[in-house]
Amino acid sequence: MKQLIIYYSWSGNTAALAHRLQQLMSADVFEIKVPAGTFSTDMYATSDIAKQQLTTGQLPALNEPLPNFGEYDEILVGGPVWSGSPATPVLALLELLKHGNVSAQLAPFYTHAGSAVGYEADFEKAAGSLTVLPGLSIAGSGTNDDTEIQKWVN
Ligand code: FMN
Repeated sequence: MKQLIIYYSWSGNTAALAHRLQQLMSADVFEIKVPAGTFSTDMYATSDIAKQQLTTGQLPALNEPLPNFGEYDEILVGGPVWSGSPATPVLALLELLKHGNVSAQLAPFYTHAGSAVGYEADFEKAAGSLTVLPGLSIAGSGTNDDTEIQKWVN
């Protein structure tokens, strides 16, 4: 089974989780980036920009080139929780996957600061008819205990 770990990380927590996942499986890894200036370096300003993107339906552009998603059987999609939901670059990625030549199952992994209850429902909704597997939710940059992560990978 060919697997891709693809993630967006604004402040590094999801990136750290993606790299821990990579150590536990043999998967390609890709970091999603958005054009410079898309967000702010300030969390609150970034939150406002993201809300504006959602209101207008103008999700952020993702830097190219992106992987050839059609090659994969499973795509692990990582990102931070923003206002209880997937960060807008993750939503932009799901739009591409949904309309691309993708047959892979999706598995969300995400990091948050304490509240992430609606994340997976919103992720599934954004994924349309693609199959979404149960996700992995980690607070902050995680702990040194990898039990939960290992259980999810297996
Ligand atoms: N954490 C939560 O638990 N709930 C939230 O609703 C939430 N909204 C956020 C909105 C923005 C714009 C940002 C920047 C952070 C928010 N956070 C929230 C915190 C992040 O989800 C958390 O710090 C996450 O681990 C950051 O991942 P990253 O370092 O990969 O960007």
